[in-house]
Amino acid sequence: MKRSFALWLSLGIVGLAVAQPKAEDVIKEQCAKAEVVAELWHGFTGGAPKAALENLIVEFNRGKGGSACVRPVPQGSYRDLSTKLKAAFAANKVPAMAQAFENNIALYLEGDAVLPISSLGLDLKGLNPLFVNATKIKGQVYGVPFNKSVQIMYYNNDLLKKYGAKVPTSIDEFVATAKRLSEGEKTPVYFFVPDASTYAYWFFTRGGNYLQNGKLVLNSKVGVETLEFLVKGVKDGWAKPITQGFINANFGSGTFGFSTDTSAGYSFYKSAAKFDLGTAPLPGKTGKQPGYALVQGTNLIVFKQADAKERALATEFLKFVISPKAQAVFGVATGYVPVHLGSGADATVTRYVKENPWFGTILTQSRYARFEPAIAEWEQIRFDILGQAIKEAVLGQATPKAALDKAQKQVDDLLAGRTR
Ligand code: FGO
Repeated sequence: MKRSFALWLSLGIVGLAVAQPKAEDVIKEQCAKAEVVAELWHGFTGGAPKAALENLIVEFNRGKGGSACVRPVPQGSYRDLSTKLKAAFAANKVPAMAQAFENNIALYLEGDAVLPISSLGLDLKGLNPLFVNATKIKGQVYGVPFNKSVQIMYYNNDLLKKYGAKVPTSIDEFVATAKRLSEGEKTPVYFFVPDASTYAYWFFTRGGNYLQNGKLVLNSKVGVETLEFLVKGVKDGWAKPITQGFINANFGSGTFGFSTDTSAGYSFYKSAAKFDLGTAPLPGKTGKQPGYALVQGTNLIVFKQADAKERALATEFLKFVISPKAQAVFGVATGYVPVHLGSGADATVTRYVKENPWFGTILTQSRYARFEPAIAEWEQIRFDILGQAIKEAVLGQATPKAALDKAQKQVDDLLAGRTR
């Protein structure tokens, strides 16, 4: 067992490009004659996360000796995945398992499609309670946290050195440093995607809360101030909105200094960076405590439509992927936070962290993290309403107040059933 774990580790970190097509082929072979096949629909589009998932599956399937297998089925992006699942419910062609955000679980439960984890007899003891609780609806746990990320601060250490700048720990320090470097470089150095994810970090760290007395509020005072802050960053020349693709795919479009982005982006950042890539906890309201990261990434859920054999196989698989060892291996290969509290003491992590401080950043940041609301409509809201408002304001098409007031009206209409 020990040796094979070391093998995935090397596959996951060193040989991604070579390992990827191979793992897919191995799985095809493993599933070729299997009596029981449990499909797992996922939203990983490539790189380390997809490769690390496939490596885990290869290892699990190997233990089944060809009689049963888990088959990963990529469905595009996370949003494509939920769209395809909705179509699958309608067509009655549902997989055994899928990745799901907390709000996706709430939505699928409206159709009574998801099995409570307790019905599988799976023991979640030892898992991070912050993650497990987030999948609870009316007291029942419906998801097994699998690939959970937190935002961290990425920075260009070469640029900081050039200006003799320290790594900022508070928002004030961050703004002062970003301004100074941007003035020196004559181009904005804080790269950000004007979307609900980036906004969440700034909003939560300023004390914002989307739910007020049970009501979803997008145009709160803190909300408007947060958006004004980002808009001012652009106007003042230190913040650069990235409107196409991931930040790591936009390094060449200017001088990258900082970003506040998902920890699961680490491997993508690392391979794209032509500079000394640094990581640190998010700047806090003061320098005494990191800011609050948005928790992203998904849980694994099991659908009611899975038959008894698929359910049993899915249960075994879930048990396998949440073990301290599997989570340690998956975490260091990808930048996801190990969901098992025991992973931190696992040799894979303790040895790795000594030489790779970026992973320590993620473990530290994971103690300062918040979730978005887990309501069924949230996916639509975060992309089509809130995300849209953020983009409009950042691109100067509306004032932050007007954009968020409009978003509030849209949310009120949606939640009251006046629009869909
Ligand atoms: C992504 C999305 C949601 C919801 C948040 C929701 C739906 C956000 C954000 C919108 O697993 P995470 O942390 O990171 C992803 C991981 C695997 O693909 O790697 C990241 N990645 C991939 C390629 C790359 O070049 N760079 C890179 O960083 C990728 O982001 O999830 C973060 C990004 C977004 O997808 O644009 O979670 N998100 N809440 N999506 N559908 N629903 O409720």
